[in-house]
Amino acid sequence: MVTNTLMNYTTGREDLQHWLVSEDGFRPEWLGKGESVFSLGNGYMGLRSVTEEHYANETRNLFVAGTFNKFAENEVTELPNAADLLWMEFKLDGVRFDLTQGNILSYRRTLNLKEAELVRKITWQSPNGNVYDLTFRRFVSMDNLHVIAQRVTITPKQNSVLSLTSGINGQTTNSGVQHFLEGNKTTTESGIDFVFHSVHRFYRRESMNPTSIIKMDRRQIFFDYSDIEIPANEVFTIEKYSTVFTSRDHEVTVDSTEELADLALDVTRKIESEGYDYLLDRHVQAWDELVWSRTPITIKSKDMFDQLAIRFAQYHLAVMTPKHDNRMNIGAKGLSGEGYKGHTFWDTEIFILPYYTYTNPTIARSLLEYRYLSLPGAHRKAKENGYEGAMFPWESAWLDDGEVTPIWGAADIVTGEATKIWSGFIEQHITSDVAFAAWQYYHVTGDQEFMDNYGYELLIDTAKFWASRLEWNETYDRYEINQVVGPDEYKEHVNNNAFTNYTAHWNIQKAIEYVELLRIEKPNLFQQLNEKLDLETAETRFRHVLDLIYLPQVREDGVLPQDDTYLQKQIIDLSKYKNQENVGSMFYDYNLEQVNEIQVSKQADVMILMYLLEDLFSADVKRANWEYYEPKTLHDSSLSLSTHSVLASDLGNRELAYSLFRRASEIDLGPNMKTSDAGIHAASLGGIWQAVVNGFGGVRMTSGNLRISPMLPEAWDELTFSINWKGETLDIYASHDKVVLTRRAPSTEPLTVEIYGEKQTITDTFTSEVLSV
Ligand code: IFM
Repeated sequence: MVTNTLMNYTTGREDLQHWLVSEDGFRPEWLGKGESVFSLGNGYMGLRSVTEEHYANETRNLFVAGTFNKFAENEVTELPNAADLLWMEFKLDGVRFDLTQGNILSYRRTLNLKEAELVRKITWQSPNGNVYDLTFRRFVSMDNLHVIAQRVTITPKQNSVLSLTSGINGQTTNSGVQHFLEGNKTTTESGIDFVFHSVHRFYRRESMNPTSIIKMDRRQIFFDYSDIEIPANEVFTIEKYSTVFTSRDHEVTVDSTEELADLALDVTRKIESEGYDYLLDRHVQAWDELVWSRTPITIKSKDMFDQLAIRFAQYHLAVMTPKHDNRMNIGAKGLSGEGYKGHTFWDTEIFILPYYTYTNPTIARSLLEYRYLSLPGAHRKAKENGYEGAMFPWESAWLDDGEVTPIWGAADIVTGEATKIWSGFIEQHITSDVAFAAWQYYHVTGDQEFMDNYGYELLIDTAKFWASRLEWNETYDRYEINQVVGPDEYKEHVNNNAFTNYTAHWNIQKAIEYVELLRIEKPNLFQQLNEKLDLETAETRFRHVLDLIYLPQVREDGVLPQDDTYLQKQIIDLSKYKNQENVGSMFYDYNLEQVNEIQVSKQADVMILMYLLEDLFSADVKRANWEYYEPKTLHDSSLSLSTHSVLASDLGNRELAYSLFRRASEIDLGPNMKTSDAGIHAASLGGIWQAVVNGFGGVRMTSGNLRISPMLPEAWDELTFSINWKGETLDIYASHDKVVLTRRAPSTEPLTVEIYGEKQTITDTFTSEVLSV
């Protein structure tokens, strides 16, 4: 691990204690970390936190959710890197402001999570000996999703002359791929118009009046301001207000790009007149309403990094989630980097969605509606593969795209050739993951309207896929699912991956229950869905296959085989890779084909099955599988540690759960300065919330019922959080000896909750002693 870190987690004081993440130094080779972990956004757009001035190793990214484009037929669709609006270059007394030159006398860059504002404060000594204080502030408004605001102040210690260049740079690319046509900023294939505006505002004494000239270059428009004379110790302030609109914006109804540009210009003028402080106030208020007052989590502990870590996770989840538009979903790197091209994976349903389901159902529903709306793509994928029903793509972008996983990946260390990515072809559990998430959402929220309009259909259509996907094995008289990749992507082309078979079986079982329920309780809806999905025929098939689906069985020693061959593969000493500093180190010694033949896992596979379908497995079985698989799991995927933390909590091993939670928290926030270069790890952040609430908080929905059995790690004194349960808010307080559950709005309808194994009926508040699980 890179131990010589720049990160500082203890700069917050008083009201801002445990709200600030700081970087205490500037190192050009570590730019990627700050760009990702300090990234700003509002779900509509995400802005990588590059500096105003350019550096050689930077990655300047602005992404607008859902604006996918495909550069050429043989390329995959990706979120295009929009224009650079942050760009500003300064010349101070004739010398370019550049932190790699001269001396940095003081430096701190801080992300204030509460206010979602990034502040960089520097005292810089130019190579000519002159000294300047500079402060750079910016935010991406949560109040008006189209707005980016910047404020820069410069205070020279001597009489100085400043010149600056600032404008809009459309030369940005995705690693060399230019997604926009020259002239109008329209994406080359998807035809989305982008409109960018920036306006500058100066605060200075009359005598500091700049001369300005507007300039245009290829894909650039900017102002050169010069001859700004600043007396010693006087403050010169420049503010830059930028707006981003696209023809995909839901709420904007215009007929032409020109009209969109006019509308955007009006908004830009308005925000410029309102000013930075006013806009910031509104933005802070929006953050408070949307996130901090709505979903507070308090951890009292000896090491307050943990409090910061959960807030950091909530911050980024809000930054990356396109809550404004159900035609969009969350990318595996959020909107913070080019990694995974903005595509949506099972990361949303299994790792992120529970956060929203339990705390902000409206957002959870919008994300599930995205899957419903993308049924045409899922049908297309099924058809192309010779199946029926909805076969969701492993990676997803536009609603009707179907599969968008790239086909070729990293170089094979043995052959030197590109490795084929099989996930898009055969990692199929995504389909039952979507079904599971819809079912979980329904039972936690009680949102019957969702079920009627989307949920039943999703669950039945996905089951139709599985029923058609099964393969009959003559020898064993059973249905199998062969040639797949399970969650453990280090095992390709396996037969009967336990996770895939069990969740497919579960999916079909739920579909049978729902068809039956619809027939009896909702005949009109049954009729409607029957016309769409041919329920009668589907049900016959479901009932026929259900008990014939092969479910790998737990062995005598308690171990559930991950697939047909895993347990027969070679066992090698993995300690070198278990103790690795950076993930994926095994690929310096073996290629994927060789890894396939070794008992080694990338991430939770059997273990995540035992988390999702927990009722099917006893505590002893879970323990036996933990003991078998965890030592063989490298946690090379960021999705792995948090799942293991929740399971360690379930198994009553609080200290192990805590150390895994810490490791998960440190994937982005920790001292390793290279882990986040391609963007922050979206699923891991959702997983951190689950480790806290589902793990230490012991919250679980099983068979439609609520269970809460908190079990805090030694390092924590108290944990408080709130969840939504069937439309009401429950506040939960837990310490080492007491749990208090309060219904925020007491109701005459008693609420039943299982607390430490006992069913309790609660009217307003319930207090329990902590029991060991
Ligand atoms: O979805 C994950 C997968 O499980 C492991 N590789 C990275 C993907 C995106 O996060």
